[in-house]
Amino acid sequence: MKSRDDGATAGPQLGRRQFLGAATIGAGVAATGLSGPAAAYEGPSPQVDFPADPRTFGGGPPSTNNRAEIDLFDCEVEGHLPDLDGCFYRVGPDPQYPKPAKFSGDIPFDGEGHVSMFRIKDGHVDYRTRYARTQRWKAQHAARRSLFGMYRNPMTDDPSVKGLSRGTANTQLFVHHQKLLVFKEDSPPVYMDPWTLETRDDYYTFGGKLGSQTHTAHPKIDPLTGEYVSFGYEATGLASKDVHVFTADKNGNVTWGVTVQAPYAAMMHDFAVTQKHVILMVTQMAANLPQMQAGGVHFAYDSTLPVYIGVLRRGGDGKDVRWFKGANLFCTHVMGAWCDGDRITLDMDGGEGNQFPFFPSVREPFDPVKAQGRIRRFTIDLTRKSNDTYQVETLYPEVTGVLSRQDDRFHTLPYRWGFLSAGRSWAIFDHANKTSQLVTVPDYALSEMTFVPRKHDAPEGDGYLIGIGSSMKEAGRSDLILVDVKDIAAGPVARVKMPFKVVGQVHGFWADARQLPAV
Ligand code: V55
Ligand code: FE
Repeated sequence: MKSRDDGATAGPQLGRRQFLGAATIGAGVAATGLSGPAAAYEGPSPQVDFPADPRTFGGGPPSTNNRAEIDLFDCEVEGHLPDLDGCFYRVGPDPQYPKPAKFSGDIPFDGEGHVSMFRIKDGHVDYRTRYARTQRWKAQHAARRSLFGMYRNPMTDDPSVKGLSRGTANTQLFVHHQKLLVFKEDSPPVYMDPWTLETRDDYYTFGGKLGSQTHTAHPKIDPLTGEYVSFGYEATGLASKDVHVFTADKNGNVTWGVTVQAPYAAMMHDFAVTQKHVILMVTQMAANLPQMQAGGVHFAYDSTLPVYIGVLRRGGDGKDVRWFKGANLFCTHVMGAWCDGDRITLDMDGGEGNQFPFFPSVREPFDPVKAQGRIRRFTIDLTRKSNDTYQVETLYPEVTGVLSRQDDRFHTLPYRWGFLSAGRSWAIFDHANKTSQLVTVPDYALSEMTFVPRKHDAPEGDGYLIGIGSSMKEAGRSDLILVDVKDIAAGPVARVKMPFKVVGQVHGFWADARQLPAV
């Protein structure tokens, strides 16, 4: 599948109702250069049928829909904005079109990726948002309707989009080799201009060198070399067990790639890297072909499947991969990982059961208590050749939460500071003293936090937590909140008071201006 240039504005200049007539849908698709037969129009009415219940709008939870792309120059700042020069990027699903009623059971992970950016410099904050112009977004824009069915199930798509990338670019974004790469784990990255948020490549393959049909939402950057370490699961097709692991140098040139086989095809949302190893995790959220054939979503949770942690050497041929079993925990995000020789420590957040209630469970029903995430410290000893088990202990059992993070400059290395989204609060962990602190902002619910170093070369953990707070007294109106990690008692050092509820996010990323292209 090759890249396509942006045909987003290429539709015929007709009135909305005329354009939506059966005869013109095919013409609209053709005008974007999309291949495939023109589908017969099968919508209920030529006007967009906006559902009364917002939860059926592409499977998102109520009131996450935003859709408007925004530029707001000089946002209102309260307090004292620290002397930062960079961009805080965020991305999350924001369904572009309502789905037909037969897909109303789709899940929130399936909305089109809407990217937002807070440009912070010299005490000023400018805000910009753009949808990623994915192949999917462009096809739907031209047709003025939803064309893709259930989450990661190509069997439910409109025939007109066969062969297009299904990627929504809705999960995480990264700046590397001066590109803003936006991810959905079922497809290659989408490359956006980090300043304008224009989509430059809707199917970015590292110069044709990406050895996988998929790419994780959670690549890592080796802080010592600037290398990009990444992987894709279901790398050779729908429900395949192949996992492709690769590295690219700081200029984006692919330097290594191997394909290994997972014990079974399942969600492998995040991964970890040490100075010597790549660490993979197979969860019990298994790819389920019969469920897809029946028109359902891609995964189903099966608690009877074993969790596996896979370890392979960085730079090796992949034949050394070893799969370890142990206590079955459902983990989603990596806080940190490092090695001491061939002894590995891996910190993740995870629960005792499924953490995603919207995926079907093939055994027992969803259990919200078992879903609660805690910090799990896995240890794996590769020196014991006969040993195929990992050990795990729960750190800070009193703190529950999701979306763990660290000071990203310390991934692959022994680290001290960890962060967790804990209910409406942010938790800060000091692994050296084994203490935790909670950041709360009265009347606000805080979404995922990102760590921003005070200066690019500040010591680990010396800086700010940045993230969106939703005002519970003002119907979810948003503030961008900055808290000094070294003085959380002082409360937020600055708040950017947004005049509306900003688009939602799954994850955010901070890029220092020195990582961005010169303007
Ligand atoms: C996650 C999110 C996804 C997805 C798979 O947070 C896993 C985990 C927003 O989409 O497709
Ligand atoms: Fe994630």
